[in-house]
Amino acid sequence: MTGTGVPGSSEPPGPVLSIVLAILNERPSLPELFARIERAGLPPWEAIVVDDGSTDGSREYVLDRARSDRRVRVILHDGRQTTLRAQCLAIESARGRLVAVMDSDLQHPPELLATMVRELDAGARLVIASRYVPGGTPGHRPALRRVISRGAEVTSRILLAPARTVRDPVSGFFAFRRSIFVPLDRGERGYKLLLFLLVMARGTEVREVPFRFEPRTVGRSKVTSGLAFVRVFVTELLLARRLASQLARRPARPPAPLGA
Ligand SMILES: Nc1nc2c(ncn2[C@@H]2O[C@H](COP(=O)(O)OP(=O)(O)OP(=O)(O)O)[C@@H](O)[C@H]2O)c(=O)[nH]1
Ligand SMILES: [Mg+2]
Repeated sequence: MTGTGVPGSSEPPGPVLSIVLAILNERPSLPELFARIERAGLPPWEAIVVDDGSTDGSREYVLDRARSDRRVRVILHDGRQTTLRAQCLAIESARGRLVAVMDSDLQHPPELLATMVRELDAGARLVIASRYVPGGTPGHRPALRRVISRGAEVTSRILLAPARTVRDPVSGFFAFRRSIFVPLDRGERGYKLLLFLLVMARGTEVREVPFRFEPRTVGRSKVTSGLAFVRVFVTELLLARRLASQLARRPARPPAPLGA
């Protein structure tokens, strides 16, 4: 596996993998998160952190980390812009040919990134860490969270055809080749970027790998529930549908070479 360093120069190779980390008040998780990424056996990587005004020391921690580790870059934003917007901002500045999106609260095991990279190198355009393929599990969730999660899955399948093709269309942990990414409008908000990636990956190989969704043991949940969640979620599903019809009008993409 090679990076993107300039041949003949002393510049270190550029990253192969860009890891996108949306952060909102996750200070207790961050040292372990970075330590586990470091040990995960990954090709050259960069981490792009988007902090939306954390007040628990997360912001200071990642800025400090970025000062001592050039692989870490931080995008600062004041005020919650939703994970969809935060993650898109990071992806727009990603330099790796592969991109992984994961939560920063240790519910997504960084060790799985190596498997996801292997699947992408073996031909997949999009790899989903899935709670619902054999070997995966959603772990223990309170009844209300189970209902919300189930409702989101079912609604996605009803409203969005590509969501019917996979077992876990609303996972927050996935990786893809950057070449399939289509920038979204700056104003779009939501929680489930994977729905858009499923649309962007249309007609290409999408794989799921099992993972155990760990219970949150530190920090506090940011999950928005109730009507506010439903409104944003349904709106983003409709945006994903609109993207699907826009892309359907574009000429089919020739299959990209494996390195792309
Ligand atoms: N930058 C940014 N990060 C966010 C925002 N909302 C949540 N996050 C982060 O995104 C990841 C997932 O957050 P959520 O999907 O809201 O869920 P959660 O807080 O992990 O909730 P639990 O599953 O109950 O732990 C976590 O790393 C959060 O810190 C946001 O508006 N902006
Ligand atoms: Mg979480």
